Amino acid sequence: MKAHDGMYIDGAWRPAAGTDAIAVVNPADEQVIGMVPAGTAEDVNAAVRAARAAFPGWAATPPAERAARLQALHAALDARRDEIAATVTAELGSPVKLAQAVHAGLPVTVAGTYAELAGTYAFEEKIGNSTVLHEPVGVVGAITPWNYPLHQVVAKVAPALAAGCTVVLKPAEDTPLVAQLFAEAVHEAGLPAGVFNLVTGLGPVAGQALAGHGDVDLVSFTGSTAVGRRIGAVAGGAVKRVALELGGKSANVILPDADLARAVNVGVANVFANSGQTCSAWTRMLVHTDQYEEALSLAATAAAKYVPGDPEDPASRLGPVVNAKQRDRVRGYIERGVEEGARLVAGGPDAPEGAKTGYYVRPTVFADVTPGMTVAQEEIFGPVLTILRYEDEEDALRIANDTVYGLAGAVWSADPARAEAFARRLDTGQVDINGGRFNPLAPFGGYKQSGVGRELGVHGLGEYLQTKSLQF
Ligand code: TXE
Repeated sequence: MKAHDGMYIDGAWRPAAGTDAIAVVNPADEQVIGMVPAGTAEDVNAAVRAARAAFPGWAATPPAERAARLQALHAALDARRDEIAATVTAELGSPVKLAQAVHAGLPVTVAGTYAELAGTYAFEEKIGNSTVLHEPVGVVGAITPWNYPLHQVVAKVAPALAAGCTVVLKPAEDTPLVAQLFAEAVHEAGLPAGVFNLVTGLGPVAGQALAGHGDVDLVSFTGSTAVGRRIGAVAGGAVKRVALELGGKSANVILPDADLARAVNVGVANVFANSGQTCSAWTRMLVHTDQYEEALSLAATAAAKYVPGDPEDPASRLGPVVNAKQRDRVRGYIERGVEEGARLVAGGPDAPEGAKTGYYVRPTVFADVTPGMTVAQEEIFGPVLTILRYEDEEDALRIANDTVYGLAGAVWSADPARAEAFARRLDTGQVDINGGRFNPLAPFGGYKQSGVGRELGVHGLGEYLQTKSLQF
């Protein structure tokens, strides 16, 4: 895999301040596929300086011109779809089909929406005798995770640039190569030097330096709740803006009149996609007690189609998880589920048959899960589905909302009005009704401990703006 040995700062690839490097590992075969520099506070300082210097010019650039640059960025990403997909397959272990459709396709789509919004958004409006200006917040520090490595980057950088902010990105250490590809696309798109900067490195070193930097005006973070909490505290102490997209434990509520087979099949696919490494995954399936056994058998049949396999093989639907730590963590949760009395109807904590190398986990389905169990409360971030039973709709609602998280969810019913009424009572930022359809303009983000702020569409753009009113 192609890897740059420098940082993209102030419009060019520049040598890192230190000599430490990070090995990027293919999780399917545990081979090193590239080395990237491990950034230090010195690299972060240089990147923030460049972003600060570029800010006044970019903020003052007319929205139509910013839109044109974003249009060029969209085109540059679109032209790299194959390379993006191959890179994500190699560094994340995503099956090739998913890599093409989602890991490459989604960020291209989202970049396109912001190219458009940059040109059409009302950065100025009249309210009575006032003119209200929506101005860019300033220098943005973006810290992203590895699970949807390019999407997470684009979902922060594109709206920030559309708003007129400048950015320093610290991508996840597991998946820095696709972030480097993104920097190449920025360069080709002709964005002014310093508007976008990339510092690769470890979370506690480069990430922490960026999150705590005194000259960063807004930190946008997606990742674990533990790190998000810390970043929120630091940002709050410095009275700086912060957006946090954290974990989830979303419910998939199948009401008794729903098409059970469809709801279960889509639900299983939703949890096993990307090896379960999706913050919005519907990891708790809620089924009426009378349909419980039927749902288990449907889920076990659906799960059997997810045979862990080489992500390069187009027939593979389930790749490995991202790294050894994550594999051990997920297997630990499966063991915990068994200890706490949940019943395995598919999978288990042991290694999949024949998998000698690679960070593979067996696709796992738990029955007899009760709401208080660890596997029903904590984010596992692996291919693990829990199936819970409910007695009636009120019981289903209580179980669905009985979590510290509130990121996403699903409701199924033959009566869309009934499903909608239920969805309105869920304490969560997004709900798919009867499977839903992805909308790249709909806001995405969490209630409760799933986070602060929204991504995508105008709501995502709004995170990077501050308002000023002029009274006449
Ligand atoms: O996350 P981290 P990890 C959840 C999921 C997963 C768990 C652990 O449950 O099992 O988190 O994953 C940077 N200051 N999610 O350990 O460490 C880090 O370099 C500043 C949910 O990989 O939070 C990376 O860029 N930055 C999630 C980013 O934070 C720091 C996606 C995320 O890594 C830092 C990923 C620090 N002190 C994991 N420490 C989602 N919401 O989608 C780390 N980082």
